[in-house]
Amino acid sequence: MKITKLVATALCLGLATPAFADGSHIHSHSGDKILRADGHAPIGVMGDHRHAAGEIMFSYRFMRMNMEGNRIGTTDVSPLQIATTVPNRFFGQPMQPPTLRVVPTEMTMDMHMFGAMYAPNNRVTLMAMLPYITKEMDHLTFAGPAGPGVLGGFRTKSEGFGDVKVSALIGLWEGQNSSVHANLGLSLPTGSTSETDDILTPLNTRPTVRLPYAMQLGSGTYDVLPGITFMGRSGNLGYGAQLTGVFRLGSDNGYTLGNEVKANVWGSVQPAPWISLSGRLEAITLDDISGIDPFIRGPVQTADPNNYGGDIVTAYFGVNTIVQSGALRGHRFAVEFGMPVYQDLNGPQMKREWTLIAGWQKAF
Ligand SMILES: [Cu+2]
Repeated sequence: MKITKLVATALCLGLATPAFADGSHIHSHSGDKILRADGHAPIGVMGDHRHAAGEIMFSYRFMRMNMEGNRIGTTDVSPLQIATTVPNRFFGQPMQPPTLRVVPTEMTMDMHMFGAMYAPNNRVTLMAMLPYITKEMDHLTFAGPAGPGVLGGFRTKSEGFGDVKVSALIGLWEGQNSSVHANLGLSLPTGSTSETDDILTPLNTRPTVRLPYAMQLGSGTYDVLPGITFMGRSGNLGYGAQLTGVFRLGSDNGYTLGNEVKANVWGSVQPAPWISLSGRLEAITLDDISGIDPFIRGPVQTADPNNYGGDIVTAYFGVNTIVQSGALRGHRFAVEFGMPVYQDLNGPQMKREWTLIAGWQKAF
């Protein structure tokens, strides 16, 4: 909560200073200026740039995150280890074995993110984002209450719109070739938290149940999204940093997802105005879930609210491009690929393997 206060203070200070009339560093996408690929951060960074007064921007991003295998803390664990040694928190309830017997082995999450930005003035840019999410999780089911026997595998799937995010990017400081803005956002609980699917139980039945937290599409809560973003440039080198948070308000279905703090730093080199190459490091610290949904239960790690959150550092490599002439002048196309370099997970929990982000942006 300290960070929330800090950002709120920064915001108040920022709002108390006069607006910047010239908007010298605010990216103008129109006119006959040279269009710079490094005018935007790597495509995986949200709310990185503001716009000049009156500009509108539309964007589309496709993101795929792939997870595979499991770990507890920083130690990898096999499905057999999980199914024979990790206690089931629901043991004692009807038909609940003493250890976990269903183990997730692989997960993919696809997100189609539609975005719009509008700058009512040079100081403030408004932004809205709507995600469409598809999640798939593969599992192994071990037979009966104990032992190494595998009964079979199954896949669960959930799909739909996620949480809508609205935010304001508020200029705090402008330098010759650098700027700082505050990100002040709110996530609305538009995504479903009651998705269901069929599972295979250790007793060889196939009931339809409410899917675990990881497979739900929304947080269920209003989430405050504070942040602060720095962007700078020196010749054809670009750099930036962003600190953002997700702070959940209230609870839904008896639980609240963990709060999150995320730090990003990146650098880029632009060999020609139409293309820039970037490297980025992202560090996330995420709390586990507090409370519990009484409809989410089973001998599987994802049904336990304690098996969420952790510390994850991911390294990304990216390419930004912007078309310089012709019918597509001003259209931006970008891609970024990331792999974790460190993950300490409250677990057993599935490990991240890789993330791919591709996007299109166009300002008018
Ligand atoms: Cu924009």
